[in-house]
Amino acid sequence: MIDTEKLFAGEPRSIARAISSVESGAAGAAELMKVVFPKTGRAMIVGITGSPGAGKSSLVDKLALLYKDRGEKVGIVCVDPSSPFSGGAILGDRIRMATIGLDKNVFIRSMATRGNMGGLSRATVDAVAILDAAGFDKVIVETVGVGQDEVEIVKTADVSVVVLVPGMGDDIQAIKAGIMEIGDVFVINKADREGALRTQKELESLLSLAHRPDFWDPPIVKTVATESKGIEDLSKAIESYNDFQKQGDASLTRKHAIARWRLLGLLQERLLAEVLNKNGTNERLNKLSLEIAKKIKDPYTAVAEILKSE
Ligand SMILES: Nc1nc2c(ncn2[C@@H]2O[C@H](COP(=O)(O)OP(=O)(O)OP(=O)(O)O)[C@@H](O)[C@H]2O)c(=O)[nH]1
Ligand SMILES: [Mg+2]
Repeated sequence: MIDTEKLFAGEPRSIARAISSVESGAAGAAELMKVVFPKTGRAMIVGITGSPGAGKSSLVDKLALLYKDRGEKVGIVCVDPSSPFSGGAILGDRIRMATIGLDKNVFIRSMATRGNMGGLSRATVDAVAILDAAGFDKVIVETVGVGQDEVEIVKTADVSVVVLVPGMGDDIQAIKAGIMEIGDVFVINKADREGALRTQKELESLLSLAHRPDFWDPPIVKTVATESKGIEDLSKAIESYNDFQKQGDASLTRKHAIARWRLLGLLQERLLAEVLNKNGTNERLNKLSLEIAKKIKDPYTAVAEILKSE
């Protein structure tokens, strides 16, 4: 059982336990989340995405430091554990400190991507909610901008930041469709490299073609994360979208869309788990898939059989 009193007081071990519980889909997780939900809505949630190696962790590191220096509590959820938090040594030290409970102001957690059938985005969004309920002022979520799950996760943030690097002209074209709708703030990191200006121009022209339903004009911030340059500007850009969103009904529209997506995701996860747990379906899965592989049976018949034998 998770001590929710300690959790809401921001006690690191209770937070860690709560996140593990939603991650593994433990029996009490749903009950826990029912208690957590009413306590959420206070934190500002910042999603950071971008291609591998763009400098997301370095940016999160510096941004978290800035927030911490302002006296705020910062929770960080990292969805790509294949690339461990490679940011600056300062927060690197905090990782250890947070886990042993010495620093209550920064909490860093990686989400396991493996063995989490369809539940990764749900678990991540739950982890963010737990940190929100635990009293963190800012919750930052880092995900690699590839894969549907990762993109969906970033969409659930209050402010979504897309990180680009100079000299990725072709990439911009390729990811254009995806990033256009996600980015509330764009960062050109590694601005110490050649081509930052050109990338900015390309991005500007792409953004000018986009039509956002809320008419927001996403700012472009240039940063050099490794030298802590532009971090203040980034924090201001994030703030400006957050303020903008609060003014109109964009916030509710967004929250409505997120809620719908979460509801469908939960339903999907629950229904699948229910079906798999019935009548030894989980065991039959192996036999049926082998039959499909050997072309003894087609997948549609197999699905129909599973649902019929329920
Ligand atoms: N020159 C330069 N290098 C940078 C900058 N920011 C980050 N780097 C370097 O880029 C590399 C990747 O940085 P990360 O912060 O790990 O990038 P990431 O996007 O989190 O990477 P993944 O999580 O693996 O996708 C590291 O070697 C950083 O030191 C920058 O502004 N300029
Ligand atoms: Mg990273």
